[in-house]
Amino acid sequence: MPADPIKRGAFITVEGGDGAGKTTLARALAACLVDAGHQVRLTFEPGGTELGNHLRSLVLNPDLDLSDWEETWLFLAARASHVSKVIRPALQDGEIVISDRYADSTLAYQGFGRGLDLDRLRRVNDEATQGLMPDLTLLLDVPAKVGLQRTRARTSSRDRIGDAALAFHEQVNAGFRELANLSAGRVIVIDAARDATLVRAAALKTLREWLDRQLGDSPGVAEPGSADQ
Ligand code: T5A
Repeated sequence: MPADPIKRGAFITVEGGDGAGKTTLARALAACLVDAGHQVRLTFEPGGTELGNHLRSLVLNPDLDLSDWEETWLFLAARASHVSKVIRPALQDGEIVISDRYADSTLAYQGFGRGLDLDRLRRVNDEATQGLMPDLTLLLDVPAKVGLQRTRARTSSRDRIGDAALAFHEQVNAGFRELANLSAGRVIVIDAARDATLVRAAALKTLREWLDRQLGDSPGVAEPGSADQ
């Protein structure tokens, strides 16, 4: 079981650049875990609480002029609310929490992307999360151009960060890969340029192996759709 003494569940995050397929994968993983009998809390950032949802619409508003640190504090305020109101209570109830983005996104986007000081970002992240780090992070790696094509094919609506230049998104992706190298025990990189079915299969294999190690006799992870068979 995870080391944090107040925690009984497991905390999994799905990370990656814009359009990497995080939401698609997080939903699929949650469904497979539920089918296998786990209690699952699927959540996301920025958002997941009433305050987080308000802050999401502010921080992504393309008409709002924010400095890089103003942007950062909004993400952190949303995260603090998310941790204290959703993630910690669910973990204390023994649930498996799957969060679509979390603290690594701030290091990748505001650190590697915007160029803010990484050590300072780590400190403020730590304050916002009260030191809560994921037990497992699945990092979806896809070329920035492909990810942006996917999001832009889906919607024409603009957002402050998604609309940034390709070079920014490439720096973010390089940042995610560097973070994965620094936290190789926690972060597993998944090639997300493939068909969504293959991405899901690779992620499920990783998750099964990880759960076997962490939770021993837990119900594991069901094959997609097996509950209907
Ligand atoms: N942000 C966030 C920060 O700067 N700092 C922070 O601390 C945090 C928390 C909003 C923005 O905020 C920034 C990062 C973001 O710019 P978001 O809402 O998670 O965060 O934004 P996006 O990453 O842009 O979310 P998307 O929903 O657009 O992308 P996903 O979740 O990665 O992708 P998904 O699953 O929605 O898929 C996008 C499209 O691609 C298809 C899907 O069907 C969908 O149409 N798709 C695939 N197509 C082909 N092959 C695959 N393998 C596919 N997987 C999915």
